[in-house]
Amino acid sequence: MNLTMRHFPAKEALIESGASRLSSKIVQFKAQNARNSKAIVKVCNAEMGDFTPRDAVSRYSQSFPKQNGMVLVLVLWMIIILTVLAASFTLSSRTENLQSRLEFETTRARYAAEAGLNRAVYELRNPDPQNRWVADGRPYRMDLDGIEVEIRITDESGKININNANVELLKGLFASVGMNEEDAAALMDAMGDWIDGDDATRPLGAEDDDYEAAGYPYGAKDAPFDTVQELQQVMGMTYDIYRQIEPAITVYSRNAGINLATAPLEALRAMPDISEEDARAFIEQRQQAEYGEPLPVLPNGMSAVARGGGLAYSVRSKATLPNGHVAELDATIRLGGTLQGKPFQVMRWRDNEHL
Ligand SMILES: [Ca+2]
Repeated sequence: MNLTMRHFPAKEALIESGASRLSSKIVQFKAQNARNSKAIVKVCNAEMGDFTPRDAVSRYSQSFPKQNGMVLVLVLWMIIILTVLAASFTLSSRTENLQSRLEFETTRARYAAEAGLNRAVYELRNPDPQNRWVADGRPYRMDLDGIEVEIRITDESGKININNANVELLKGLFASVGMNEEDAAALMDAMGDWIDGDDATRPLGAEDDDYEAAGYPYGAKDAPFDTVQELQQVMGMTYDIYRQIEPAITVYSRNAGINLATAPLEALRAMPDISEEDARAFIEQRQQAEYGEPLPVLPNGMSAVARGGGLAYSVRSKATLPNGHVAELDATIRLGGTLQGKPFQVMRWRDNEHL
């Protein structure tokens, strides 16, 4: 019985032995668990260095200190500055574009007007008198690649020659622009002194001494006018008067009177007993008269004999682009070939004088 009991331990002993082994396993498991935890930490440290969540918070605070919206203000200022720069570049580019466009349009209009002058010369030399353009100031029009060109030609023989015009015509000319008789008489005497070769002053005129006394840096020319602009240098002539009579005067006519077949309004109304209405009505009838038909008669009984025959002409050519851009030239020319092979000679040239 005892032997059997030795070979087969008691129940309590078995329980004690099992508990002991279990306790030992638990201790081993805890130890293993602790080693595993340390190993994981070592692996993490190896991959991330010593960086910990606390470090992350610390580094964020260092990188982005308390800025109170400064970044936003800086960004806004930069946006404003860049916007202003971009706007100024755009404006500058737009202005340059407009300038080049304007220059291009001006050049186009200018050369179209010049084409009008060449057309006028061609038409004045037309051998067919029925189709030849009439140099009495009537408008002729042509279309040049969409540009409308209006051409008016005036034979200089229809204008008042300031070198040899008769006194009545000059008086009427100055009166037609509102000049009183006394001023007109003084101006006519001064014109006479300007042209004549002597130094004897006319009653109301002006010779060298008078110009000097009045402070002019020059004296009387003592020679005929070479250009109509020269008239502005004569004592007593004002720019306002000159501008008004300028369409009526010339230095290229050989007559003391005017050719009624081509005379402009400003010259016709200078004639004695001819009002502005008379002159306008006469011009209208003159333009309606066909080639070969008799020309109209003025209220004073005077009438034109024949058209044409002139050598010097004033041509006014005005070009209008489809966009409304306008260029005009006003040239006085003499027909006849030049040494350079041109069919006419330019004696006076003005651009955009009347615009
Ligand atoms: Ca003189």
